[in-house]
Amino acid sequence: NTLSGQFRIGGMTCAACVNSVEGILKKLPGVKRAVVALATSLGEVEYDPSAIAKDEIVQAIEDAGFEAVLLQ
Ligand code: 9UX
Repeated sequence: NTLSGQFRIGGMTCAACVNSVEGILKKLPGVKRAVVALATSLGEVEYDPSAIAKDEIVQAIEDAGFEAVLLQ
C-alpha cells in the first residue's frame, strides 16, 4: 500500500538544503519516493502507511532543523 503526502517545508535556502531534506526523507522507514522543490518549498512523499505516519515525516523534517507543515 502506498499513500502520498504533501508538505510545505520552510528554512530551505539552497540546493544543498533540498538534497539534505530529500536524503532525510528517503532514509525514513517506509518512504518509497521523496521529491523536494526549492522554488515552491513543497515536498511530496510516497510512503507505506503501515511503516510510517505523516506526522512522523513532519517530525523528521523538523528534527533536521527545517519547518514542515502537512498540506494533505
Ligand atoms: Mo542550504 Mo547551506 O540552506 O549551509 S544554505 S545547506
